[in-house]
Amino acid sequence: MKFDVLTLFPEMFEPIKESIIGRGTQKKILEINLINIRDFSKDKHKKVDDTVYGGGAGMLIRPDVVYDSYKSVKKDNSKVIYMSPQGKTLNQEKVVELAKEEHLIILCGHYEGIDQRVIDKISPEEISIGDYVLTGGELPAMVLIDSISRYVDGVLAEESISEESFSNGLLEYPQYTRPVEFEGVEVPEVLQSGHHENIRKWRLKESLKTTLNKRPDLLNNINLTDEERKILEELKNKSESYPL
Ligand code: 4FL
Repeated sequence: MKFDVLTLFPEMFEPIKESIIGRGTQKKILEINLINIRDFSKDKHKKVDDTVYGGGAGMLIRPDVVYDSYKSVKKDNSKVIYMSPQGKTLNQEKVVELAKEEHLIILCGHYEGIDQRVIDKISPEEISIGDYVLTGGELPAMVLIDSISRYVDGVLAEESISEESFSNGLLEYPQYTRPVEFEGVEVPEVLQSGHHENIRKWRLKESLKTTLNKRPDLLNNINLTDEERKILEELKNKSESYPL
């Protein structure tokens, strides 16, 4: 998977070169290419922004510099994304969908924004990472790259993906390591038993409990198995953990 990031602040992307993503780039499974939009300024002072027609505070990034930076990386198979508070909020389903792409171009806005004509011209998919305003699209772009990279074949061990939160639409069950007793609290007996089927059932029930308690909204958007639906009904009836 290749990412081309169009940004005025390529230095902000240093952190993403570390750790797991860094290993992916070393293994040549991932490539993160940073394009400085300023390099496409034709101005002798490398200016990329200007005042807003119609008046008002702040500056906008000019459409021509953004378009030229875009054209420098655009290919036939490119999927183009604009990190924007106006986009749909990123979720795991979108992450998995985007992980299937070969080439992502990610446009990061800054200052007050970008001239609308170039947004309309390249018609990117707009993606938000949540309902809050940031100083720019760089942190959202890093969130997107990190979340997608985990799903690219060879970046992570297969099991760490299939067992994590959201892989079945549910939150994760609690996990324990040594010591077997900590501050008077012992690791649940079933997990020490080595009985695989009982462990599987216990973990599923705990996942459902946690999801019901902390993020009941997640249960509305997933297809539960018969087993999951049965356990969930029991949990709701007993209301041993479900407030209300
Ligand atoms: C982008 C916020 C995506 C949340 C300012 C410029 C943003 C953002 N998700 N804020 N871009």
